Amino acid sequence: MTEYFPDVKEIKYEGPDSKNPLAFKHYNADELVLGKKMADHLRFSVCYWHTFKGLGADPFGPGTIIRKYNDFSDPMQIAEATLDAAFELFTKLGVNFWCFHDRDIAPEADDLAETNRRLDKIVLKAQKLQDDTGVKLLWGTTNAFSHRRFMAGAGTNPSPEVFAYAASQIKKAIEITHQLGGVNYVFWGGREGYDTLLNTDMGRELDHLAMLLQMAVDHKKKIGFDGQFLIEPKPKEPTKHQYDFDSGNCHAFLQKYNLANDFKLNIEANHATLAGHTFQHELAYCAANGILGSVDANRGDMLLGWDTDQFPTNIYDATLAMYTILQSGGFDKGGLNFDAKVRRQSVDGIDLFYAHVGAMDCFARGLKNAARLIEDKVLENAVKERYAGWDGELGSKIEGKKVGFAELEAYILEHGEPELASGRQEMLENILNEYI
Ligand code: XLS
Ligand code: CA
Ligand code: CA
Repeated sequence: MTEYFPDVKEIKYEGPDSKNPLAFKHYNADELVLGKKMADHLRFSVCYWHTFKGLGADPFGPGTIIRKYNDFSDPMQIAEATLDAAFELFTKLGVNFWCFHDRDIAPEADDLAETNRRLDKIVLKAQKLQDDTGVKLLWGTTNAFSHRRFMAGAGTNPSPEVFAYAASQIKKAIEITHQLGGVNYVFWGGREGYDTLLNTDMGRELDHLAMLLQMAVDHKKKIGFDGQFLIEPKPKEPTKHQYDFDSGNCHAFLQKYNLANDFKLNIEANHATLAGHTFQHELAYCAANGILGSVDANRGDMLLGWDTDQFPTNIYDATLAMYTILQSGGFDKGGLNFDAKVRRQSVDGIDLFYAHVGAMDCFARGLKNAARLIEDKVLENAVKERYAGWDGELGSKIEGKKVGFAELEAYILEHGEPELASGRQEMLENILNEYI
């Protein structure tokens, strides 16, 4: 079989003293952290779209990257060769999961029936490669945003015909995800938003989006797919305003339309920052509301205003993210999917490996730092102490709903001005730095 990345062998753990750029310094799959293997905590996944289909195109020019697996005239041959290259990379890296959009793995044909036949053919091959390598599908999803028919959205399109097309596509994508044993299925509302309110009936579009998701839930039950459904928030891009703006917004939407029991969220770092939040904020919101499903681990560039989807390298952010994830109980079905692409000038196959090795090591360090913070209970104790009043007499009465305005007023009239306590932010920031 053709080897697509011949200059890379299996990536091994060599420890923090290694100078080998193609070795892990921190990610040691079987090492136990808080009693669990690192691989099981982190559940790394490679994304198909950026890693294999992304060739460095940007708004100012076409792709710059040439890959051997694209060197065929027949698009199906390209699809098959790409899949071989993908599983070669997964196994050389030692990641246990992958993610795809339907249109990443098989090219769209002139009609839906033929498109689905193509998908079926590739899915059979993927199934075999999964069986041969043990690599599993973290999630599948639908690309209902690239084709021109979706220029005005999929579920929120003003045309019911386009809505029906999107529904047909999602139906098939859920089915193939089920066939491949996918652990999750993601809904990212590519063009579910608006460019101008002058032509938009927002209320009606939101109702339609909820109907599409309800149909997906019904179909999931019908075919017996027990994977987890995830919504991926993003505030803007490609539309000026995306309906799934952030986790708070998605949560409200799911509750309004009685979908909250059927969906959790897939939080992407770069989308959090585009929404004006930190990555940790979005994770913490989900954790506080029991809706943390999975994570797209990447980063943006704070000096650029768009979704740059870079590989994560910031250990501080990875530590806080892993801290929040561990505190919420860790991943059950979710994982860390590198929804990230190499830069346009990183034209060699080996760059894909440097990128993933660095990202995996970054999160491995984040995990180890977070585990130490948890073991030492430094932040936990500080938070506990800060809220200790709520375990006292007054706090318990309020939390126990035993008092109302009149009793609280009487309390203040009797006790006077509350005593203030320092938030100790600087001290805690210093402590945190000791763990990085
Ligand atoms: C795009 C999204 C997309 C989803 C899957 O910004 O991140 O890649 O993760 O459709
Ligand atoms: Ca994403
Ligand atoms: Ca993104």
